[in-house]
Parts: sequence; C-alpha cells; structure tokens
Amino acid sequence: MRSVVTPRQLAEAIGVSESSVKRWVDHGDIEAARTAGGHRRISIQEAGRYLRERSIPLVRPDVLGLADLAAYGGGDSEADDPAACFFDYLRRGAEPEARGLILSQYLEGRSVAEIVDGPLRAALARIGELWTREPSGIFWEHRATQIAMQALARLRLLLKVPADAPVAVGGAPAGDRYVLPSMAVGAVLEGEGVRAVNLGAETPTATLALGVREHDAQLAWLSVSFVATPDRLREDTLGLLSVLAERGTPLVVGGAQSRKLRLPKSDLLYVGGSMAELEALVKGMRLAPRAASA
Ligand code: B12
Repeated sequence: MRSVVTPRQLAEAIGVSESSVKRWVDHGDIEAARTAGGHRRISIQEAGRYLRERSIPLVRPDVLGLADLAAYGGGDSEADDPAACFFDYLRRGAEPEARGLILSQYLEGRSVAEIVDGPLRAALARIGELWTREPSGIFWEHRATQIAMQALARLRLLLKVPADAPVAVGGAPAGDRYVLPSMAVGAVLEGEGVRAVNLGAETPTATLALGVREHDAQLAWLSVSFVATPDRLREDTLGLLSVLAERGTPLVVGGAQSRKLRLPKSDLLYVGGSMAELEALVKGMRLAPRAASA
C-alpha cells in the first residue's frame, strides 16, 4: 500500500481525469499536502476516506498499492455472504484474497466494528469448530489467525488517526494467549480516531497500568478470551480499576470470557459484548484531543 498518492494516481485508480482530482483538492473536498515544488500529495488514508464516503469504486486498485482488492475481486459464488467468503479464504489459506475482502468491506462503507463483529468473528467461529472434528483443524486455526491478523494490520493502514488524537492503551490479560480480539479493539478505536496502543496477549494488569501512565491515555481496555482463574483475574482487574480511578481513566472490558469476572458496576467501568458496543461507547465519550507537546 502506498502511503501517499498523486492526483494522477488517484485519478487512474478510479477512472476519472487528473484535473477532476486536482479540482476536488482545490475545492477542499480532498485534503492534500504540497511538495516543495508545489505538487499535490494525498495520503492513502485521505484517499480512502474520500472514496468510502462517496461510494466511489476502484477500477485500478493496484495503482494505489491496493492489489489485494484485485485479488479479492468482489468474491466468488459466496460473494453475497462476506462471512462465508472470508471463512473460505481462511480455511484455504488464501491470504491476499482475505486481506482484500476486509479492505473492500471497509471501502464500501462498513465500520471497523461491523467488519469485526461480522465476517471476521463469524469466520473464526467456524474455523474454531473444525479442530474438534478434523485432524488439520489446529493447523487451519493457527494459519487463519495469522491471516486475519495480516488483514487487520492492512486495514489499520487505511485508518485516519489525527496527530493530536486521544490515546487508549489495552491488551489481553496474563494467561490469555488470544491476539486477535485485542488487535481488533485497537483497529475499532483507530477507526473512531483514537490512537490505540495495543500491548497484545499476556499483558499483566500492572503492565497495562504502566502503559496508561506512560501514554497519558484517556481510555484503557482489557480483552478477555480465556480465564484460567477467574477470582484472581477479578482481583487484578479491580486493582487496575482503582489505579485508573486515581487518574479518572475509564476501563472497558470485553471478550468471550469477560463475564466470568463478574465485575461490579462502577462509574469508570464498561463491560461490552461486541465491537459495536465499543464503537458506540467511544462515540459517546467525546474524548478530548491531546494537547500539543512542548
Ligand atoms: C484462534 C483460536 C485459538 C488460538 C489463539 C491463537 C492466538 N494467538 O490468538 C489458540 C490456538 C491459542 C487457541 C487455544 C485454545 N482454544 Co481457542 N479458539 C480460537 C478461535 C478459532 C478464534 C478466536 C478469535 O480470535 N476470534 C476472533 C475475535 C475477534 O472474536 P471473539 O473472540 O468472538 O471476540 C468478539 C467479542 O468477544 C468481542 N470482544 C472481544 N474482545 C473485546 C474487548 C472489548 C473491550 C469489547 C468491548 C469487546 C470485545 O468482540 C469480538 C467481535 O465480535 C475460537 C473460535 C471462536 N468462536 O471464537 C476458538 C475457541 C475460543 N477456543 C476454544 C478452545 C476450547 C481452546 C483451547 C482450550 C483448546 C485446547 N484444548 O487447548 C485452547 C485454550 C488456550 C488458552 N489457554 O488460552 C473454544 C472455547 C470453548 C469455550 N466455550 O470455552 C473455541 C470457541 C473453539 C471451539 N468452538 O471449540 N484458540
């Protein structure tokens, strides 16, 4: 994926004239920087935003370095059901197609939360059913996780996060090896214009608290997919909550096994079941931009 594109490249990618793109830039519809020589340069995130908001299809995605979209090409027989199509790609190890499907869902206007709660979650749930019946199930599961991670990482490159965006820090707790759910939280937050610092799997709650301080974060998250000792994780999470409360930082907890913690109601604690809930929560929070550092 290119990081910046010229008006000519964007024009070629969507099949319009270069002068049209230059006009959109000059009207302020597309944000562009100028080179020292005065040439317009458009970030890939800004190009993506424009195409997404106006539902403009790409005819030559390769020109923008988005060849994965061509690999996907709108899917095949199962194209009407992105979850079935994504499952098929994960199951077959079709990595470019899988990345392309996720990018295309986003460029067609779906939010990151819709993509994660939809095709991504559904396809992985189906992959998870295979290991009990098929000898290759665990191989498929590991490969599918890696491919889904690649797809999410690629999607994040298209998300526009302002330089002064508020920061959120989070991860999955100690003992929890699941990488995708926390990574997905990061992508959902970035889709909402929040800079996400994902500490990943196996993050002790004390480390998470340290990360929040270090980044002066306005939000923290904990994604819980596996709990070996619920009482212990509950204690650790309550400890984290009280450290965060001193700075007034809210904590959002979610994930397949988060209910096992039986967390009490608290002003700064949100327990959510889906990425849609997280998205709605962040929209409602109106987190303030960060002050420019001196
Ligand atoms: C990949 C995978 C693994 C991989 C993880 C690899 C990795 N490095 O990440 C590995 C191989 C480690 C693994 C191991 C095991 N797994 Co596993 N695994 C899965 C699988 C296929 C996908 C999980 C995933 O990433 N999903 C994608 C995410 C995005 O979706 P999600 O977790 O559903 O999250 C959604 C919500 O919970 C929410 N959410 C998540 N986080 C957050 C955070 C916040 C803040 C909010 C608001 C919301 C939110 O939004 C998401 C999208 O809707 C699932 C199948 C499934 N149904 O999920 C099985 C599954 C979870 N595993 C299962 C099992 C049994 C195991 C093992 C016990 C197997 C074994 N015998 O060893 C071990 C346990 C290991 C351990 N100690 O943790 C079972 C669990 C059954 C149960 N009810 O408890 C499942 C359901 C498979 C199955 N059908 O049997 N697994």
